[in-house]
Amino acid sequence: MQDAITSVINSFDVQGKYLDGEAIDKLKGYFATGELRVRAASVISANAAAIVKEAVAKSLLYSDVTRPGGNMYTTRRYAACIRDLDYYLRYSTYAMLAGDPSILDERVLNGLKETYNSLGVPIGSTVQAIQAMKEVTAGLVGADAGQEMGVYFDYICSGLS
Ligand SMILES: CCC1=C(C)/C(=C/C2=NC(=C\c3[nH]c(/C=C4\NC(=O)[C@H](C)[C@H]4CC)c(C)c3CCC(=O)O)/C(CCC(=O)O)=C2C)NC1=O
Repeated sequence: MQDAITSVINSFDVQGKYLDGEAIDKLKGYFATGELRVRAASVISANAAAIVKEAVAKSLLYSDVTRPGGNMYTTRRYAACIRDLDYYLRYSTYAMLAGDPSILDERVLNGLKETYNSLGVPIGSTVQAIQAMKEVTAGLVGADAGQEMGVYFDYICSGLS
């Protein structure tokens, strides 16, 4: 896993150079948003179950996926879906704190699309649910932190698509 600091430093280390102005600005931007990130992470942790629940209500409930024959039908599969959404929320929060998406590649997206395809988990509905989590989260943490979280929710959606 990388973060905003190690990714900048690594890219200069391989060239054997000191950071340039652009790199310094990138780090300044990251440090300046440190408190915002930590505060957002704390609000998200305290409300994680509610965020997932509201996102499901907005996007999946009473749709084809929850009806007989749908991929979320049966309590086992419903629970698996809720658990997956909680993974996406938790790992997006980690990535937002780190300011870097690499943890999503390593821990979440690696092999996920293949798993979903082999189990018939609909990617389109999953993306809708992640987009609903993005809206619900932004409503809770505010526009700036919401936008930053949105980067990582969107990253998961593009990784699945
Ligand atoms: C931390 C990284 C990580 C991820 C991301 C992960 C995902 C993941 N989701 C799975 C299943 C599943 N995922 C879903 C999800 C859904 N079905 C729908 O219709 C909805 C649209 C959607 C929820 C948004 C369902 C229903 C299953 C069970 C499918 C089945 O067994 O038939 C499985 C197969 C194994 C299992 O059932 O546990 C994996 C590996 N596991 C991990 O360790």
